[in-house]
Amino acid sequence: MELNRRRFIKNSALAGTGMLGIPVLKANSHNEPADNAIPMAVATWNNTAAIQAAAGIIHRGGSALDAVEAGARVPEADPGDLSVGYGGLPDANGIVTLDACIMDHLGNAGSVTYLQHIKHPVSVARKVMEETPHVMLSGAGALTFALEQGFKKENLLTDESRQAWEKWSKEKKPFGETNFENHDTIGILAIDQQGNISGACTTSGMAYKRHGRVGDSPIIGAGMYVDNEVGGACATGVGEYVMKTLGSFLIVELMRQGKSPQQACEEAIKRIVTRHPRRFKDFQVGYLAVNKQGQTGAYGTEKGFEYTLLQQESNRVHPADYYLKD
Ligand code: SD4
Repeated sequence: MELNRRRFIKNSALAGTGMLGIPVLKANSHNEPADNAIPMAVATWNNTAAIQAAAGIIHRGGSALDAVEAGARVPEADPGDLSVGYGGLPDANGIVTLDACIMDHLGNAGSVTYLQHIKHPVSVARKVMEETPHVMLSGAGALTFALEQGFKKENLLTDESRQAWEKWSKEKKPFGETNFENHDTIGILAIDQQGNISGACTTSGMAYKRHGRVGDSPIIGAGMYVDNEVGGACATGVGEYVMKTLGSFLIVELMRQGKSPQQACEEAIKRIVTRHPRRFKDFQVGYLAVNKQGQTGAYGTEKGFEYTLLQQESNRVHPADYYLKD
């Protein structure tokens, strides 16, 4: 680890003098990076602005925990992101309910589920972690706690999201477990200059979900998990399948057993596929992982999953490999 840190410091100095050649990612199919790849940050989907916010913190020597929170707050505040925070698509009853979690390198974790009216659930999750003896607060209790902590009550349903919901209501589409309209949940993992890892995940959940439904994103070990000895993982897509296999925890444990992040993501997707051989073609689940060396892996059930990776000076979106080919 110290070696990686020294390499980072050396590379930072080179970058400062314009001598560092970028990008540094190797062009193999799994994007296995160079071994001097920390600090780093990686997020599900096209989240370059979020990763930029995280990068600003870790490159200044800040903590991975601050970085993942700052990163997650970017789409939470963005009304154009229909899957997260403010502007997130509502549930079947037209109500925006948010799920989020956060976990640090010491194994501390916080989470909120079914939270309404608060734009930054990831920050409430962090307060749960730091200010209470609990891990998870839900619904009205989570809202009361957020208000006590000084968060502002806001209307999170934008005109755009309300109109989309009205259209959906008129079409009277049945409740579906699958929903391809709504796949931008951010899971974000970062390793700081000290080599410590943290992760966060935040979402408005599946669009038009049944009122009261909670997905995988706030469940520690399902939507996100980090272990400072091993690495971290996060998930996006239809949370029910992630929860039933505790995907992020599974990936971290597979890495602990020696699998690369890519191999671990692939095995976790195969676990879902083999359990649901007739159904997996109808939904997307995407996993993203990083080990403590800063090597990343990503894999989806089907085409379309992508992730944003910052290593050294490069902040880029990469397509993930996937299971369902033809
Ligand atoms: C959920 N996993 O609530 C979330 C949805 C998601 O990108 O990831 N959308 O099931």
